[in-house]
Amino acid sequence: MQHIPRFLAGTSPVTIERVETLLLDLPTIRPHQLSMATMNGQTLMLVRLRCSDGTVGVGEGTTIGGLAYGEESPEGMKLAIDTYFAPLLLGADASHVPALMARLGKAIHGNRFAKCAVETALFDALGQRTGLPVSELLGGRVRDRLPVAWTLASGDTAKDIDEAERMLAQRRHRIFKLKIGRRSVAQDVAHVAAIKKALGERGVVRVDVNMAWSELQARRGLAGLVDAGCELVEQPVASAEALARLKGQFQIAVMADESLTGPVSAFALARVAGADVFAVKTEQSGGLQAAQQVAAIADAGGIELYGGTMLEGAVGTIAAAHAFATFRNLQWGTELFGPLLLTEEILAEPLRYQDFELTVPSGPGLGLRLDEDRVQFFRRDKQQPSVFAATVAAPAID
Ligand code: MUC
Ligand code: MG
Repeated sequence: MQHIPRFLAGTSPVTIERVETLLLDLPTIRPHQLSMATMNGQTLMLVRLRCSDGTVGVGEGTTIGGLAYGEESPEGMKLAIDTYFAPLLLGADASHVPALMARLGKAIHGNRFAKCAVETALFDALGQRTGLPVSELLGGRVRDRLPVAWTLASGDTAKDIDEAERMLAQRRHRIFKLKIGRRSVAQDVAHVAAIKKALGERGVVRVDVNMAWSELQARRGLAGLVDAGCELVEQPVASAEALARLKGQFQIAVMADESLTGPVSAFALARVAGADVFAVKTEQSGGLQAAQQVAAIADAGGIELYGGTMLEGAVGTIAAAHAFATFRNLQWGTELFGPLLLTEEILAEPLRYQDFELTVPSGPGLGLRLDEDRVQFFRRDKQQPSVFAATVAAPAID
């Protein structure tokens, strides 16, 4: 007979006993300028789930510039988890993650970022329970290290060149993503050309317009970017239809980011061959498994893959790293540099970025340990953490 571990098959399931959410405010190493916001700091929403076997799983929800980028904010995620997720989580079986996420999905519309944080915490706890890394729980990793791009977004061409030179000298990054879309198309193209000229063959240059261009501007922009030596443009326009029309018109890869909000949008885009590359983001996809589904759709549609970031801190970054480590194809590497944009470490042991790559931890769960003193120090509300403890069994959702 097939052996099923007791915690999965037994009569007394491991249940969730406590849900804790907290907001951490951490400064960035410099102002980070995107077309829609300038970030001077990052807010991480951490969720911790304590289970009846003593395991504690952690997950993270992060956005860019509060509500400037998407519909969820760290504060909103905390509120949603405290108010709507926690009552459904408390007392629930912690070990059947897809089943529990499906139940949450039925009861809670949208809230993809918050769902990703909760799913991450569930997988982290399950990994500790089983001794397996999250990547193995997700089906098994095909790589242990991920190439990591760096985003140049100081707003100043000379500063960006200096920063890129430092990254090359430290062998930390050799792929550079430039944030453009704030200035005129001509100014942006000149900025990109100057950086590519300074780096030459030592550095790869890509750009992210974050939807700032009209289709007409994009046609001019893409032509200029090709001449500047830029190899990829990320989400130059807002509409998925315009993105599809731009694809293939110029000798530059067109990547979808904001147009991808999970498997349904990925399928719609893949059906019309609407992008050369998908920037898969775990939070934007609605979770680690949803990100894997987006990747599978890309593979099926002959679309190449890139592991994107919402500038998550260490927890969200490593959760994404576990998911991306399972992707069969990852032709364009990743941009999992979020923790490096922050001045403060919240882990007991820092992540390993070396030789242009991030090592995916191999310990149980996420393979991370938070430095609790530092977590408490950076907590926005030091007096009153939101903690919900199980007093009764979870209500039936069906
Ligand atoms: C985005 O739009 O891709 C990724 C890197 C960065 O600086 O911002 C993010 C968001
Ligand atoms: Mg982007």
